[in-house]
Amino acid sequence: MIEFVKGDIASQKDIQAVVNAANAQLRTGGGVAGALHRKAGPGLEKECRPLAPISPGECVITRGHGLPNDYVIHCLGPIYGVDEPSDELLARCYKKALELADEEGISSVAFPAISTGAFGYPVKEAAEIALSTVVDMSDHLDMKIRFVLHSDKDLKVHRRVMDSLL
Ligand code: AR6
Repeated sequence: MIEFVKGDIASQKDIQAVVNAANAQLRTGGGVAGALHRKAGPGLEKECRPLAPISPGECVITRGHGLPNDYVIHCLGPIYGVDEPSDELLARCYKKALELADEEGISSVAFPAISTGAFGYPVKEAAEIALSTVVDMSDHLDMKIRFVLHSDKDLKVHRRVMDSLL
């Protein structure tokens, strides 16, 4: 099951694990990382410290601390035009995040549009990679998967890309 909503990744109360569009040091930052760390509180950065640094395409899992979610899966997306091959690295984020969630027996995961903010990945290209990766894997997973988009425009792009894959 894959669904799309417009909203804030830090306010997904009915979801067991939220995905962070992290930085390599797993520190707070702007965008998604800022929103999640602010709500989680300092315990999240403390738990992250020994797990850092991570490389593009890599993910690690922590507890949710002050977030309404049991877990945070921190993924480092590629910086567009810098970390290559960016399409493979972005696909790897989604694949690894779902593999980690599956290993932990997690039943619901919410993703932001990784790399499409500060890291500059064009939204439509990123959505095509994200959704084709998730659709391929979802056949083998018993998991609810939600994409949380920050604008009406990004929501529309994701829904359109999803329709083109079905
Ligand atoms: N909820 C859902 N989506 C959001 C939110 C939110 N609260 N805030 C922003 N977005 P970004 P990246 C959207 O920059 O490109 C950080 O500073 C945003 O509109 O969070 O992977 C880290 O520290 C965009 O579409 O992640 C890293 O250094 C998407 O989420 C770096 O930025 C991703 O934007 C990571 O850059």
